[in-house]
Amino acid sequence: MSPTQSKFLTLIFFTCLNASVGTFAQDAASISVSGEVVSPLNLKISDLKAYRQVGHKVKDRDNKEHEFNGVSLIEILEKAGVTTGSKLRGENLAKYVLIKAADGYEVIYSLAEIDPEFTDQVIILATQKDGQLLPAGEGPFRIITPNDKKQARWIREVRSIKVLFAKE
Ligand SMILES: Nc1nc2c(c(=O)[nH]1)N[C@H]1C(S)=C(S)[C@@H](COP(=O)(O)O)O[C@H]1N2
Ligand SMILES: [Mo]
Repeated sequence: MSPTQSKFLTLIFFTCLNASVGTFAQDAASISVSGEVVSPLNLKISDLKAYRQVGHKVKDRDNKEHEFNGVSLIEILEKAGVTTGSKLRGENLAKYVLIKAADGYEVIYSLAEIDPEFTDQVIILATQKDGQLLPAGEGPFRIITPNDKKQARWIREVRSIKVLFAKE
């Protein structure tokens, strides 16, 4: 084997290694769903395959259209047993969802902002952008809220989703 060939093979080897370690890291990451839920969840990307897949084409802060794919936040809350749909009335309207990221960033949504009986907007827990897994620093999970004119609640690197009660 010539030195050029062996350099080439080494390059291929490390490229493949890097890709598989990257995929492994993506699948090791998980998000927790806890708080005012019947069944707390701990979800990895592979677990989301059992959920209905949703997508949105939206402009990101780079002012370009991107297609985000993932699952709807409401479906995750429903699987965890949150008071959505017909149960979202009375004091349950004082519940909200606190979403935390790896960098400590936190945002909230009230349950009524997420529930399809209150809004047509589908908030996505995205795992893909333009057909690729979300890159480090953005994923593996990111919230996309199409109707928010500012992207400030489009929280990147989501680690946990907690349902809380604001009632006094
Ligand atoms: N985890 C995390 N997500 C975040 C932020 C942050 O600091 N940390 N900033 C928010 C704000 S203020 C904006 S405007 C958008 C910007 O996202 P972008 O710069 O990646 O397009 O991300 C939002 N999501
Ligand atoms: Mo921002």
